[in-house]
This record gives sequence, structure tokens and C-alpha cells, in this order.
Amino acid sequence: MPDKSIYVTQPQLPPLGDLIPYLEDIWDTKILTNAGPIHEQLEQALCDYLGVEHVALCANGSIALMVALEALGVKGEVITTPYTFVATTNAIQWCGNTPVFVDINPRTFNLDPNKIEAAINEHTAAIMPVHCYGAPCDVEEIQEIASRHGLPVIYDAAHAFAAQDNGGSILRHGDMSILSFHATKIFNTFEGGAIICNDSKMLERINRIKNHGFSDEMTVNQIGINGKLSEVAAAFGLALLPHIDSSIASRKNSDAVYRKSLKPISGIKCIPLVDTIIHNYSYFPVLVENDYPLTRDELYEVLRGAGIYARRYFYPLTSEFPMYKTLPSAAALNLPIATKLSQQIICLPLFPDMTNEQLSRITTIIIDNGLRNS
Ligand code: T4K
Repeated sequence: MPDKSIYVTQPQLPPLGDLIPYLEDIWDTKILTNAGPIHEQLEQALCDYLGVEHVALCANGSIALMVALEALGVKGEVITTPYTFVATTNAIQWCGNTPVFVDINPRTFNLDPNKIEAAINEHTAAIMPVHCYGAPCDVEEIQEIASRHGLPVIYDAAHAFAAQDNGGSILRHGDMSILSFHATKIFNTFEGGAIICNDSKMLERINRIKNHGFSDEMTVNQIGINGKLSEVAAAFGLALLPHIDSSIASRKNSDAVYRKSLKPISGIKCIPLVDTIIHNYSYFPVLVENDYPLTRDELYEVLRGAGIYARRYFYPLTSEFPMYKTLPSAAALNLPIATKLSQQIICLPLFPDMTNEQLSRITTIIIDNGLRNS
């Protein structure tokens, strides 16, 4: 019997034939890594596609976050959101900093700018917001606060590939943005990531740090790491990039089907799209509120029982993990909105090749359970 399971996402692959010519080049040149020609081509292709100044490819999004922190010389407290994948918080701590959690805005699911300033003190070294689900933070307010206090802003834009606001790519905001090209992301290179920045001197610094700190064959003047993307991964990215617009269009169709089907169901709240944003439809989060007959966790289990593997992104909050829960800013009282939303959230499956039959299987379960008490 074919496996009818539906996972929260499914990686997108380019047609194999599109990849082969790049692999033949790699086999001919035997250049496998260390910023080779295909790596360079992908950086340029991404600058053009995303409309950004500089792209530095990295081994993954987590290393990109660490390299970004190191490149900006961040040492101290870093203001961030607990409503994220643990990589954001771990990167801050891994680089010798202390995360300081600030609550989120219930409209954006992102850092609430009105609460940032109260967390700033003489130890604050940076702000690391996340464009959660690819929807932009309140970038202007955040920049205004950061500029006033002389703080760099590093956006964790792991979810924000191809998302745009009125001025273009949302990756242009802040001092740097980082992307994840993990298999589960809109644009993937199996594993991979990137740092976006607007400053060519900073780009050089990033490129040194991701290559062990080498500035030439003999010179290492700073700490570095192996954060490079291989030529095969870059080749995969080049083969996939031309297919991303159609995959976002397909995600958008599934998003519309979900919204239409779930609209009449009380207690299931789809997160509204914003008119001024070109969304990338990277996730389909819904809130399971009190007037739905099942709790979020009950719905999660019912879906699992039917072979539908929705995910509770992001529950628990990263502030609830044992490494962070004793920090003063991790107290639930400091994070009431994030705590509440993390208990209600469920991300339904969304990926480019979703069929109407799959969408209908998922929505039927949610609708049928929603009608249980009526
Ligand atoms: N910042 C933020 C805000 C992030 O969300 C992330 C990563 C990062 C930073 C760090 O970027 P990376 O260092 O990862 O580049 C997944 C991903 O591993 C992770 O990249 C992502 N965020 C996070 C939100 O989701 P898991 O633990 O949920 O993945 P997993 O393995 O359970 O996969 C989810 C589903 O996807 C599976 O049920 C099946 C499907 N899948 C997965 C893989 C890996 C496939 O069909 N094929 C696959 O190869 O973390």
C-alpha cells in the first residue's frame, strides 16, 4: 500500500536533468568546495533573484547566524524572541552571548517593538529578531530603537526567502539577515544558508570568518569556522532557483484553499495575510482557540492518527528549554503573548506539490471535529 502520510512539508527537488550539467562541470574541474565557480554563480543568481546587494553562502542557517554575530563583534546580551526555532537562541548562546527574551506582537508573531526598549541596558550588544513564518517584523520601529541605542540588528530571516514589502526584499533590513536553505525551506540546497548584507567590507569579513579566518594563504587574524557551502549544494541551488516562483504560486493556491475551507469553523483562526506584503507562503499556521471543541494538542493527535504530521512550530518556546528557562527574561510572566500563542499554534502541511485530495483530507478532519458539538 502506498504511504499516504502527509508531512508538514516536503522538500522541493529540481528535475534531475537540470542538475546534471552542473555536476558534469564539478566532475571536470574537481573543484568541490571553498568558494568555487558554482558557489560564485549561485551567490550572483541569488543577489539578482532576491534584489539584494551581497549574499554570502553558508553551510546552514545556524552557522550563518553564528558567523553574523561574530562578524559584527557582538559580545553581551542579545535581545531576541522566544517564539522561534531553537537555532536562533542557541546561536546567540554558542557565540558567548546571553539571550534576553522579549515578548511578541500577537499580530505579527514577531518581537514587539514596544517592549524592546525596556530590555536594553549597558550590556546589550545586539537585537536579533525573527521574521517568523516569513512575515516581516516591525522593521522601522526596530531600526529606530536600534539606531537610538547604537545597536546592530541581525534578522533571522530563515523563513523569509522571497518575501517582500513595499520597498523590495525584506532581507535588506537591519545590518544583516540570515537565510536557511535547509531541505524543509522554500528554497533548499539540502543543507545550506546565507548571510545578506549591504556592505562590501562586511562581506569580506563574513567570507573570512566562514573560511577559518583566512585572509590569504598564510594569514589568519581572527577566529573563524568552516561555514562554507559545497559546490554540489550550490549546483542543486542553481538548478532549483528557476522553479521557485512556480512553487510559491502553488503554495499560494493551497493557502487560499485552506483559508476558504476553514473560514466557517469557529475556534480555528488563520493568520491574516497583509496586503502590503508579498508573502512567500512558507508555512500555514493556525491558532486553535477556546471555542474549537478540541484543544490544540488533541487536534494535533487526531491529525497524527490520520497520518497527517502537522507541527507545533513554535512550541515549546525556546525560553522554556532547560538551558534558558532560568534566565530572568524567560519567565512566562515576561512573555504572556508568546506563551499563549505557542500553546494554540499548529502549522498545517504546506508544500508545492500538495494535491487537492491531500488538502481535502486535512480540512475535512478539522471541519468534522469543529462541528462535533454543534
Ligand atoms: N532560524 C529559524 C527561525 C529556523 O526556523 C531555522 C530552522 C534556523 C534558524 C536554522 O536553520 P538551519 O540551520 O536548519 O539551516 C526543521 C528544520 O530542520 C529546520 O531547518 C527549521 N528551522 C525548522 C523550523 O524545521 P524539524 O526538527 O522540525 O525537522 P524535521 O526533520 O522534523 O522535518 C520536518 C518534516 O519535513 C518531516 O516530518 C518530514 C519532512 N522532511 C524533512 C527532511 C529533513 C522531508 O520530507 N525530507 C527531509 O529531508 O526542523
